[in-house]
Amino acid sequence: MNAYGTFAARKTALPRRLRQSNFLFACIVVLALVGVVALASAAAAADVPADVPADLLRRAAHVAPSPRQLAWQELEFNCFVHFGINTFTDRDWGDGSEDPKLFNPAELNADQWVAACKQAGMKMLVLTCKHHDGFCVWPSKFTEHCVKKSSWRGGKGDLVKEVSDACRRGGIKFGVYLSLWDRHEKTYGSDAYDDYYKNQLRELMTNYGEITEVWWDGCFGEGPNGKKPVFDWNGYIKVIRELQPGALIAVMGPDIRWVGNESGLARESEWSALPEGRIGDPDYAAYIAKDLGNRKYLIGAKELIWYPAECDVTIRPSFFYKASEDKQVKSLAELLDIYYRSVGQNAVLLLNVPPDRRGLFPENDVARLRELRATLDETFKTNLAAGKPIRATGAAAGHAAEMAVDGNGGTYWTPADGGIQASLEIDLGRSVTFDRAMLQEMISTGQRVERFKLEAFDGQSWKTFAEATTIGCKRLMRLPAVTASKVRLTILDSRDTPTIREFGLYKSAP
Ligand code: FUL
Repeated sequence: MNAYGTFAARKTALPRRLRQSNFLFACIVVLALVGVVALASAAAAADVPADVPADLLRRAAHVAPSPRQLAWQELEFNCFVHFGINTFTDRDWGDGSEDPKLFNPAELNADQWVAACKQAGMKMLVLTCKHHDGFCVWPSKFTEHCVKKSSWRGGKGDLVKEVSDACRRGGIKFGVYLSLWDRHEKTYGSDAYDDYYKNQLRELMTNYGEITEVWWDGCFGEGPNGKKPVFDWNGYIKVIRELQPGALIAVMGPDIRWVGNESGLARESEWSALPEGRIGDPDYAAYIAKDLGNRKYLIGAKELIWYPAECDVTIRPSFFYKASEDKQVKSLAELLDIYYRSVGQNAVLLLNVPPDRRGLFPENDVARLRELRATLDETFKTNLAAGKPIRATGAAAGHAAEMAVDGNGGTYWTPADGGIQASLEIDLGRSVTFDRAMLQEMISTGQRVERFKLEAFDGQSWKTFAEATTIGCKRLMRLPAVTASKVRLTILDSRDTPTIREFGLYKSAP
């Protein structure tokens, strides 16, 4: 990788998520695969250890996130906002021929969006500044297919400004989605489009304060000339790195990996340290593969990179608002399942909430987000293991066992060097019932744990009540109720000495 964090292999255009010249074919493939992927990821089996050279395993264990990746991972739960001309045409993909006048969210209030995000515990809002229809929700100097020609705010409005300002006022981060595919722009599909796209990127990277994430969708069709689009990825990355060095570039970019489905589900074994180059070309199949980082997948890897997963999913069937879907907001149970299988499986959740034609988050959706937050807060309010007497099979100097239950994300327990199959034993003091477990690795040192188990002592004997593979930034486990006076965590396989940041036991909200 060079100074910009671009991929050497991408000097030529390498659309990473979907490389189809024919967009109809792309749609069919996407629909078919989204279903298959959901099944495949659910069925992903535990790693079968393979012979991996020790030095490669050790290298994999020490790949660490960049500071911006680390900060992003801590956000955990963010809001995607699809809003644009499609909101006024009832479509999910516009073709660029829409009349800009249709865009008129008369009651638009970005503070209402931000308040709903905050109430839900979301830490960033990523706005569709331009979707595939090419309509820009800011007054771009480079096109007339934008809010300048709309009826909204007499053609003087700037939605990117209103939303980014509201995010800053509310203390949450702001990100932008700028579709590569542009079905309105005449230059799309030719080299001139690179300049057009860079100009728009410059507008977004310059005029709206700090940008935390740039979301590069991997969905694009051929240009009007019938040719496959060839994008100057590295040129685009350069613009972003120069103007917003703290921004992370997602999906088709090098900082954040698309998890491989739009159901909001991470893999059972979700690794953040991956072989460079293996994912990216020919891309789509690689993204959806059930195994992206287990031992056998590492074999033959040259460079290893930190490429953490993000799960995007929408709260309704469509990404853009449709009144006909007002009764199809995902249930609390569905959202909880998504949360546990994304945030709880080493990924960041990007949940789409589409504002309606008024320009407001619909009441049903806001109410559901409130329920979700209340349930999570109630479940995770008391860590039954916090501050309890704890002992370990060993601890390195300065990394005592107590640090795993001290509620301090800046400390961690680690056994003495080389201690892979290490255990922590927590004395709960009395018989306690719990049905959720939470584990975190100190990912600033890398992701290492490959398999662990949890055992309970019922006064007579130890019984295993859970076993799983990776931990990463966070592993949340839903369990049948367990009653125990002592609990033991044993790391069974790890790529190097494990570093355990926090461990928790909880009783779910009734
Ligand atoms: C897809 C797009 O085609 C959808 O419309 C949506 O923006 C989703 C997040 O990505 O590929």
